[in-house]
This record gives sequence, structure tokens and C-alpha cells, in this order.
Amino acid sequence: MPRDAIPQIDAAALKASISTHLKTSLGKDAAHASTYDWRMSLSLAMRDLVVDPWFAATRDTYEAKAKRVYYLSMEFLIGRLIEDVAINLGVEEAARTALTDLGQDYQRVVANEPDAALGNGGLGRLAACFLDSLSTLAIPAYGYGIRYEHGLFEQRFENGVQIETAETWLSQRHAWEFERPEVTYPIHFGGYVSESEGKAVWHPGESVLASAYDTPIIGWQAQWANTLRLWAAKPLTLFDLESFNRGDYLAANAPESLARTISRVLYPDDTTDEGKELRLKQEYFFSAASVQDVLRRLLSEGHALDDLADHVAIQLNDTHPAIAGPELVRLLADIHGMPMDRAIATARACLGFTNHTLLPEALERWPEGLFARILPRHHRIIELIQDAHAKETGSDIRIIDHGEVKMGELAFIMAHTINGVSALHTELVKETVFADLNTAYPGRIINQTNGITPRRWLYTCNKPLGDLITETIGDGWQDDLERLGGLRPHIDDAGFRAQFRAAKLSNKHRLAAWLKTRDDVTIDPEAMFDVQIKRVHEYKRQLLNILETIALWNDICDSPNGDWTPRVKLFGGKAAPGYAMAKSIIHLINDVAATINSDPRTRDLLQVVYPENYNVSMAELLIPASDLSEQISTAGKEASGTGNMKLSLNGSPTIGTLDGANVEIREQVGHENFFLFGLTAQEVEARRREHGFSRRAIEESPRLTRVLGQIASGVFSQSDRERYAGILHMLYEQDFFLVTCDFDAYFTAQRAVDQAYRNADRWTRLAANNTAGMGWFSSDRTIRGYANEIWKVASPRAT
Ligand code: GLS
Repeated sequence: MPRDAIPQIDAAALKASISTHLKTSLGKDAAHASTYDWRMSLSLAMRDLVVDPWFAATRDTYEAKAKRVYYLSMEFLIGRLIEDVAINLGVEEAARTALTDLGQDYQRVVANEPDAALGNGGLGRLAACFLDSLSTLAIPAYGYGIRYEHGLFEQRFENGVQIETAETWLSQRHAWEFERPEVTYPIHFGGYVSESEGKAVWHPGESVLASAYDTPIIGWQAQWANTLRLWAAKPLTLFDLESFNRGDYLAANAPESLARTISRVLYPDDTTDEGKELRLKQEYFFSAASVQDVLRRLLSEGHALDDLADHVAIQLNDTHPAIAGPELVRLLADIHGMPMDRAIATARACLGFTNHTLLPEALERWPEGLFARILPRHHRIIELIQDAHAKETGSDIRIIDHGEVKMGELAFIMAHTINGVSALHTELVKETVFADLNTAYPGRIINQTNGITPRRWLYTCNKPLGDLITETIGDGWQDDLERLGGLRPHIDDAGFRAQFRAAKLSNKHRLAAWLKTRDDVTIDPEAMFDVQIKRVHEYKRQLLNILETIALWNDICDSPNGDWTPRVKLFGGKAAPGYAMAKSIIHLINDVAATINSDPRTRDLLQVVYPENYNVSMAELLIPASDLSEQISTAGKEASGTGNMKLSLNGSPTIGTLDGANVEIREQVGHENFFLFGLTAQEVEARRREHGFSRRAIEESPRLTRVLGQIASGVFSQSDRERYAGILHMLYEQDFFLVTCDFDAYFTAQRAVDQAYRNADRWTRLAANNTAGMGWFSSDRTIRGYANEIWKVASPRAT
């Protein structure tokens, strides 16, 4: 590795660079600079340091003619970058000192950066962790996505009800990106297709321009940097001068507003498919721009299109970019003249597809009429793909079926490899959503269990624990996480356990202080911090958690002198704006919080806290401070989960079901260090078929009956008996996610947690065994799996 590419900079040099940027890039003098000005100056000074390793990586890739990975994703949930970049460059101390010398507080400056929230949840954050690992492993790669003007909405609570407002991260300059005005591609929609001399010609109805913005993604110790290329939609013609001259100003602006709409806002839901025309346009917009970019690069390097798969691996992050398949076929066949059959085979040889969910409502389907109107040529190409598939396999599975274009089938048929995201999920993919296609193409589905980057999710966000780990087993675990196993022998050492406890406690104090400052909420760091942070969805069962909270409250009130374990139940997460049931669950949690938190009988024993606007930065505070990780989804529904990995890695044991990656976490950390409860995926399926199962479960549980009675009688809703009628009706009549059936088992498991927590020493062993056992869940391991088994790529730096 060219170590000389790694920037060497001390505090004095960094300070000089920050001052120069303040003056020449921000146009401010220090006396009048705002926190924003300092933050931008620091970011630009650090961005300068990223450029050399970035160039070196590009040079090495070109020289080695290395194969590149192209990760196509509608979402990249990045969060803040300052600390991430500082840590990877190894300049955090220098930055701290430089800012202090300049009279500024590093932490305040860091906190000024808005989260880049270009994603909804796990799927988008996974993409961000993958970028981190790709750079750390020095694998040549591009992330391709959309430069949304507005990221995921901001959440407020008004009387407990979620209110959404637009997010505005781009109202300030984005410090990390480089605009590439020269990298643009026209993207077409609509119109019609004509044939001349056996060649199809697409006459589009409207067109926009995709314009590139590049953010360098620096890897661990600045050995390598890849590019995240985000596309912004711009008008092909900025302005309709003729309309303007006629005085029709609205019409004059039409081309611009049409184009800007496409990259304006992130769809705020990842588990339901809204089937909206704009969404299809977004998907095609970024897929088409990316694929054109890939081919341009390939040709500029002098490669032949026939050899595409030797140089290019395209990964489809869920079905959202599935249209990249037909687009690639269109470019190869229509534009470059490749015979259709060969174009299809050539495209397939470089496409991989990751499935991230079994929820049927998330599997994208488009009304055929809409699809054909917006993408007439692709509609025809998909028919040809379908014919080729039928010929090849003799299977009658159709991509276009009953008037719908099915993107799951399209992505599957166009990919050489399909992967699930945890062992259980992959088996269920084979048995359920893609059972028929699995028979038609045996062996095409493989597993790649998700992972998380330990740089952000331990080393950076949890300094106390990181320091203890380094002190105990030495450096090097940050990019070789399996070394955490070396902690195991130390867990028997009382001194180590005391330090482990102290690290956790200091993180809890930090969270408590933050809550006090931001929300004026007081929590006791000595209490157990019981944390459920994730999108709010029925299948994730925040409802189960809050019902158990009410039952616990009842029990404490009934036996005030019992040996109770003080708990703070922390919730964090947003509901999709159109998801009424999820919003009602949020309302209930907030209502229960208001009631319980003001009860003097239980004040010191039970508290419910739901800070507004959960995001990546809040996760970085909550995760290190957590004692207990709630992973309580209905078995068979959570494809993997990644929050489960972050919490366990940070010494927070799981209470959870046998779902997603929980299964593998439990294997790795040891069954005795995991609080298991609930029906298995198979039992869930069987139970659902039993008539009246939820009524029976409620009848059989006096605790649950009482809780539901309290909600019905308005105990938590100022006597409003109607407020939660929807939730109650759902639980009694349907309960698709089996909240009622798992209630008692969950309550019992929670009491086992209480008991374990009361023995501080025993709990520390549990927590430390979680940290020690989580090495396998580094996203470096996951990316190695993709690189070897799907992409067939290696680092040009590999010796
Ligand atoms: C998701 C799943 O719901 C998560 O279980 C999974 O961890 C994540 C990344 O694979 O993908 N699928 C989805 O549509 N949104 C997700 O977060």
C-alpha cells in the first residue's frame, strides 16, 4: 500500500488550514464567524486531506484495470461525516486541539452538521456501512443514488401525535461533495417507440438531465477512498424563453420545476410500495444515469462491451433499481447494436440483486399501463426478457402478470445471484417469495448476513468502551473485529468487569445529560436503560413493548414493596406519514409515558421516554448507553435487523425473538447471553391459521386482559374511550403480528431480565459477552462475502 498517500497533519497545520478556509471559502473573519462557519471550515480542511488518498485509489484502479463494484441504492443513510472522516484520517485529536486553539469547542462544531438522512432505516444505513467497508477493504467501488433535496422528514410530537415537517439539509452548503457539472446524462420518459429496419427507436416525450455530485468515502486509516455519486435532476433547458417573452412566467419555469421534482424528496417508507408515478421516475432516473456512467467509464478504458462482466459488478439494493437491468439491455442492444439475446446475457452476468424483505406489501409492482406510458421501450424489453427466460427454463413465471410489472421477478431473472440478508431470511426467501424462481434457477439464491461498520458503531460513538477494548486486547480490532473474541478471558477478571461497567455508566450519563439539555427530561443513569429504536411498524411490535410496560406498571402498583428493578424504557423511531396504525401506536406510547411518568407511586421505578426525531446521530448516543436491546419482531418478518447488531456490540444484551439476524447473534454471543422468547416463524404461521387465536390469547392472560381494559376505558387518553379503538379492534379481531400470543412469554422474559440486572456482576458478564461475541457482524466480513461470492472482485492493493 502506498503509505505515503496517507495525509500527515498536526494540529498547527490543521489550524492554519481551518483559518484559511474560514477566510477564503467562507469569507468570514474569526471575530464574526458562526458555528456553521467553523464547521464548514473544519470540514473543508478535512476534505482537503481526503483528496490525495482518493486520487491514489482511482489511479491504482485504472492502472490495475481493476474490476469495480457499482452499488445502486435509492437510499444512503449517512448521518454526519465530520467525526467519521476525522477518525478514519486519524486527525481527531489534531482537530480538537486546532479548534480549541481557535477558541471553539470541537463537540459543538461537530453537532452543527445536519444528518444526511437520505434513507429511511436499516436498508439505507446498510448501504452507508457497505460504503465504509468497501473503502476500508480497498475495493474499487461507486455508490450510486439520488441527491434528495429533502431527506427523511423531521418528526415532532404535538400532544403525543407525530407531526412531520420537511427536512432541509441542503439549505446549507454540503461540505463534503464535489459538484461535477460536466458529468451529466439525459434521462428520458414517455413518448413512443418506432421500428425502422428492425431497429427500435425510442422517441421520448420528456427529458431531464442527471447531474453528478461526488462525495469521497474514506476508509479506515485513509488507505483508500471510493466515491458516492449522487444524481440531481436538472432541466435539459433551463428556461422557456419564448413563454417568458410572452409574459407567461409560469410556463417559462415549467421545464425546471418538472425536473427538480424528481430529486426533490425521499419517499418516507421502505416497507410499503406506494406505486406512485414519481417513484417510478425516481427509480429510472438514477438507475439510467448510473448505468450510462458505468458504460462510459468502461468504454473510456478501452474495454469491449462483450467483456462487461469482467470489469463491472452492479449490485441492486432491493428492487428499487431493478429497472437498471432492462436499461442496460436497452443501451447494449438499441444504442450499441448488440443482438438482444446477447445483450440480456451480458447484462445478467454483471447484475446481483439483494432482497431485503418478505413483506408482500414492499414487493414493488407497477400497473402495466403506467409503466408502458412512462417507459415504453423498457416495457417491450421486459417482454423480451420474459421470453428469453421462458425459453431458457421452460418456466411459466411471468414478470408482467395480470396487468402488473413485478419488479421482484424482474430483478431475480436479470441477476446472476440473488441474496438474502440473514440465514433465516434467505431460507424463507427460498421457501416463500421466490420459491418458484428458486426451482427454475436452483442455486441462484445465496445468503450474505448483514453487518455494521465497527468504526462508526463502536470506535467513534463509544469512546469509553473502545478505549477499554484497546487497553485490554490492543489496537487492530477496528478493522479485524473478530479480535473482540480476545476479550472473553478477561471477563472473569473483576477489574475488567468494573471498567466495563464504568464505561457503560459514563455513556448513560452522557445520554442523560443530552436528554436534559435537549428535552428537559431527567433520567437516572443507575436505572436499566431498555431501548427500542427503529422505524415504527406493526411487525416490529413497539405495541408489545408498551403493553408490557403497562402491565409492569400495574404489577408495581399492586406490590409497591416488591424487589423491582428500576427501568427507563426508551423508544426512538418514526412512522411513515401515511401509516395510520403505526402513528396510533406512537400516540399510545406517548400517552402511556405521560400517565406513568407522572405517577408518584412508580416514579423511581419506571419511566417511559420517547425523544423526538430519532436519526443516525441520536442512535450514536442511545446505542452506547443502552443496557437492553429490544428485538421483538414477529418471527419471520424482520429480514435481518442491524440495530440488533449495533446494540449487542456495544454491550447491550438482546431480549428477542428467533427472527432475522437475532438467530445468528444468539449463536455468536451464546444462548445464555440472550433473552429469548416467543413463537418461531413456523409456529407463527400455524397459529395464524387457528380461528380466533388472539381472543383466546387475551382470555388466557389476565395481565393482558387488564391492560387492554385500561386502554379501552381511557386510562391513558383522558377518558377518551375511542382514541385506541382501532388498536384494540385490531388486537381482538386480527392481530396479524401476534402481539397477543407472545405477550405472556415476553412479560416472563422481561422478569428474567430484571432478575439478571439486579446482580450487577452477572449483568456485566452478559453485556461483555455480547461485545466479545459480535466480531463476526462487522460489515467488512459481509463485504468480503459479496466480493468473493457475488462480485468476484479483489482489491488492486491485495498482495
Ligand atoms: C430492511 C429490513 O427490514 C431489515 O430487517 C434489514 O436489516 C435491512 C437491511 O437488510 O433491510 N428491508 C427494508 O425494506 N427496510 C429495511 O430496513
